[in-house]
Amino acid sequence: MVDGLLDRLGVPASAYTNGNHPVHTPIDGSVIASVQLEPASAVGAKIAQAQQAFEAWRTVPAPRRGELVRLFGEVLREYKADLGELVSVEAGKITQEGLGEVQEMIDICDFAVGLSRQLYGLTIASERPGHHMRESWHPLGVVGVISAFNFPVAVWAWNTTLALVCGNAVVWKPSEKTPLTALACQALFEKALAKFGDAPAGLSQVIIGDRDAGQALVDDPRVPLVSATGSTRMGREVGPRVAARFGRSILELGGNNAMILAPSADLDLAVRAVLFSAVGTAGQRCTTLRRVIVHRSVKDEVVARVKSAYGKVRIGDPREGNLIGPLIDKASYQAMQDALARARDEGGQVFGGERQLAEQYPNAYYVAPAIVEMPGQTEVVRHETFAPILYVMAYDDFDEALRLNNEVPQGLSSCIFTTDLREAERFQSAAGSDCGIANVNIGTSGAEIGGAFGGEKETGGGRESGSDAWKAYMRRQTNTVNYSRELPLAQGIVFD
Ligand code: UN1
Repeated sequence: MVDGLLDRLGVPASAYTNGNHPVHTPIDGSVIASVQLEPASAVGAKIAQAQQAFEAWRTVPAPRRGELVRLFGEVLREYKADLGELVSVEAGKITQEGLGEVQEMIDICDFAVGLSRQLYGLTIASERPGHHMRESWHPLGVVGVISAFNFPVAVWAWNTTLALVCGNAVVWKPSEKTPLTALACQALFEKALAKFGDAPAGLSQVIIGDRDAGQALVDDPRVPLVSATGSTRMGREVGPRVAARFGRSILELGGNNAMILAPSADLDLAVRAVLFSAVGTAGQRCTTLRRVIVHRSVKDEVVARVKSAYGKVRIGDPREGNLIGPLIDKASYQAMQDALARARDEGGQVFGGERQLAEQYPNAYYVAPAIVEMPGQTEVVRHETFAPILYVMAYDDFDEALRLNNEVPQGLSSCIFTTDLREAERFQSAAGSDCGIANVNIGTSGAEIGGAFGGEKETGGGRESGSDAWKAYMRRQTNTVNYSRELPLAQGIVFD
């Protein structure tokens, strides 16, 4: 299923045959390749090489570093269809979303290229005569990237393109569930390196390994920044370990994203947004819509319309024009069924959620998306289940809706559908949504790369991608220069 694809993408057959770790496609559950997991002991050597590459790369002018990323963006444009298809095969995304993910990589390349000429610092007024102050942004070192199966290529690209223009080297530990797309990214990046000519060896490397390998990356003091995307459980381990050695981390963890659906909302738009946000990527985005907080006066209509849309949505092989592909694996299916059982126990009324196509694909896990009407925000609703389950709760007044939006442990994405300007503004105000993303008349998922991406509370607080997220990939230095013939002290201190 993947040999021709991997070959076109430049991955040598030796990298995905005869390994000790089978790679399954969620499309039918079959084994499509086997990769060799590297032991944790192999990680140190890669970091050492990356460290060496960093020491050369940090003095290359940033716009020249941007040229490497520009070339990478060109390579990605050329291989978009193949890489997108590989994402579909390995992560189960429908064709449109596989392509969209590669487009997200291309977009961040463009952003990073521009950024390579805009790593601006401030000039600061000195209180002393004949002095000037400024702030310089310097490369940081080796950046460790840990990514999840659900965005197997874009999240790496957000981190790596910024890290590279900022003058850093990268060591990447992808999910064990998606090693092939990682190998393909590495092969494509090498094409860009070849065109570029003189980049230091080992500038961006991938570790195909398990948890222990990830831990070796997390614990290595030569890695000043670890950017980790995945579950809150993973972040709870990574964050403190990195902090214990005074490293920095960018954590992008679980979400429990809500939509407030107000009585004035354009319901046609809202229902379409619910559909894409809740069932896109089979409910396996960190930005997936998991809760709808709907005004009681429109609740029945909304639920009826969403159910009708859910009933029509085509489920099946993600490469064949369906809208919902498979869940990543059996454990994920089991977690979904467990959550639905709990929801029933907690008073929920479940619609959908059953396994589909089990006869055709006994080893793959396709599901009908579920809508669950809940009597309130019970325990199961406060928990992120990485599957297409949408909890619906009614509200009567706007304060209550806002409270429900915020009363979960996670804080990634949120949105409101309303045509009432006051509600929209309150939702985005200091006393409104407590999430990193708060949209008006747009669903919770599918953010553009130009904004900073990430969220608060158990989402981990990190920001990746656009805006000034690049600053996390650099070290800040305050410079004061005396160009006078005196030595005045700050705070007017006299010390003769
Ligand atoms: C993720 O699920 O980890 O906003 C990232 C979105 C995508 C990124 C999701 N641009 O849905």
